[in-house]
Amino acid sequence: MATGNADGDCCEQTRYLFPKDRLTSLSKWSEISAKLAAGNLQARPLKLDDHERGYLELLEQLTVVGHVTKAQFVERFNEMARVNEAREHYLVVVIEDLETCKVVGCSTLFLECKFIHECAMRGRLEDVAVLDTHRGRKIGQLVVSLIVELAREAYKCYKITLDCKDELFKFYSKIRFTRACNMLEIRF
Ligand code: 16G
Repeated sequence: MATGNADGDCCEQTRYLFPKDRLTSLSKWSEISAKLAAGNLQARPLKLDDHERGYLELLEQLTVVGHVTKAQFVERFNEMARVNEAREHYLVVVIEDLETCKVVGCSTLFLECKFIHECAMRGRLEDVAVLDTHRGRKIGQLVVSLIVELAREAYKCYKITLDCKDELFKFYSKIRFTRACNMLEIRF
């Protein structure tokens, strides 16, 4: 089983989407978690009860989420957890405000298995959001740094990519992202 148990979180104990030690064993964990702790914040994998802790409302600050019931949330979480049991692919990291027990920041590392580059892994940085009430506290920078380190150190990705609006380029360039190729899409 790739998921782990919550330890020491301020609310009820639930299952993590991926093992928490993927985060805590990173070389930069102490440095990043200390910066978060100074603001009474904690980074951890997504849990089932984050539905009640404002995870979807947080994603609403990024794009349209629509109405997602608890049952739908549980079904999607379990689907991702099952994939992770075979091989970790969905690493949703959240930042919890320990005072309010609400999720105030998040980002996802999605891992893609390739044949190229000697069967390498490619990381995709997805769904970065910081609650408007908590902006200006470097939460975005810290959660993205964790994702980058997960991709680099824990999963040995040969690169990590993201797509974003032009106005966010400055933010990501501070975390070493450079412009590479264009992102194209077909909307269905
Ligand atoms: C941004 C996000 C992407 C998300 C998309 C949603 C980052 C780095 N990028 O591009 O992950 O899926 O917005 O926008 O967070 P959409 O609803 O227009 O697809």
